[in-house]
Amino acid sequence: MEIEKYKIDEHNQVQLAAHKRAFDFIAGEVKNTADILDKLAAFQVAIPSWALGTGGTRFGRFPGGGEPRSLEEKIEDIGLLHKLNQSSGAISLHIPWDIPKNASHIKALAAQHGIRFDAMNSNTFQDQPGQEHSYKFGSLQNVKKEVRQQAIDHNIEVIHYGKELGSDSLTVWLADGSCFPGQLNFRQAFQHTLSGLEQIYKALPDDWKMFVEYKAFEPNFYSTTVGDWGQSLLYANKLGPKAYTLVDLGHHHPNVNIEQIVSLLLMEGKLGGFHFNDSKYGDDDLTVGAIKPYQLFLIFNELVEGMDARGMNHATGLGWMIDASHNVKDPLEDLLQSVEAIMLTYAQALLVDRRKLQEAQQNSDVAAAQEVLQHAFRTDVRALVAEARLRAGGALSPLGIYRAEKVREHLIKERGLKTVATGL
Ligand SMILES: [Mn+2]
Repeated sequence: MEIEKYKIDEHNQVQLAAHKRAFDFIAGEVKNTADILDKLAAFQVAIPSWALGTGGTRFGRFPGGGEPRSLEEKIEDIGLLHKLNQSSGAISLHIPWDIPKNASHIKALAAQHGIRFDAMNSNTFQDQPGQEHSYKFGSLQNVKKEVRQQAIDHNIEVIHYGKELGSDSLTVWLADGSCFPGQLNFRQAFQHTLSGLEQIYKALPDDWKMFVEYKAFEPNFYSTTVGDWGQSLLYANKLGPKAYTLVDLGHHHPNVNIEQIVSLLLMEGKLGGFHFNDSKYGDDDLTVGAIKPYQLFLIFNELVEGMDARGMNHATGLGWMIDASHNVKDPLEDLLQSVEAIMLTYAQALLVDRRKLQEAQQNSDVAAAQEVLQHAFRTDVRALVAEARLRAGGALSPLGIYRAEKVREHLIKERGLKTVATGL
């Protein structure tokens, strides 16, 4: 399914006058509009290859039809998103769900759609058909050496696939942990995991990064071997300069101050990547910004402030990725909403008057500091983000075009109603 550029232009034309009114208003209010538009245009969010199909819960999965049947079709779907919003120019692959059988062909196809390969993801949380050893009791932490070795080998294989595609980072998320007190020796589990990560780190090319993702609980419910940002940072520090902590918004206990974690990790130069989603209870994998938009803003505020303090490029300094699951929405619509929410929040964070905020902090003027932040958060930046998209050749209303052009209906016609994408 392709949407021709002239179709996008046609749809844009209808909304242009109303957009222009809104944009002129915000451009008159904001001091550094040109700079903000440049930053928004440069900012790209990677789409995970497993988010293009309908996800499931532990109770069931209800596919919506027209799901991509192959890596090629996944890339086509992301190409479509990127064409509409000009902000989804990257894909994050999961091995073994998306093994590129012909790397140069896959690379060429992605390039055609303006998509690059973001972080590669390994999978030692499931047993694959024909796999010799089971991960039932963990992978890198496992008490059996042969299981640990299998997990190490798998991660090294993922690096090889990534090299072929031009990726430059590996995300390791471990489901390892324990469900009951006494099941594990914590120190031994840590040491086994560290030693496995060291082996994988050794296989990492010099210009690659390794992201160590943490998660508070699930699938294990008593302990997790990389359970929080402190443990992840411990591994990253022991591993070396190519290893970083990755923050997934849903991987915390409720009410954790994630913006503070982000700030300190950036200070240490150890924040590597970011997984966007939202939650109300646990790792709910809901659309980012759908439940707690102010928290997302506060996180972005720290990201922008912390990256600026280190002179980092916002677009390339960290790995930006969506990691959500779509159980009741059309996955492509959900991804359009996700990217939009990220861009809006990023734009709001760029609006924060840093000088005023610093002044308020230095004077312990608490009310003034709060005003600065909330002024930015309460500013309607939709026209700014839309203008950045328009200038890049995208759609004023990506979701509007997606629906008007009946993309899902076309995909169902092309691919069938009963297709199921690889993934969870
Ligand atoms: Mn994640």
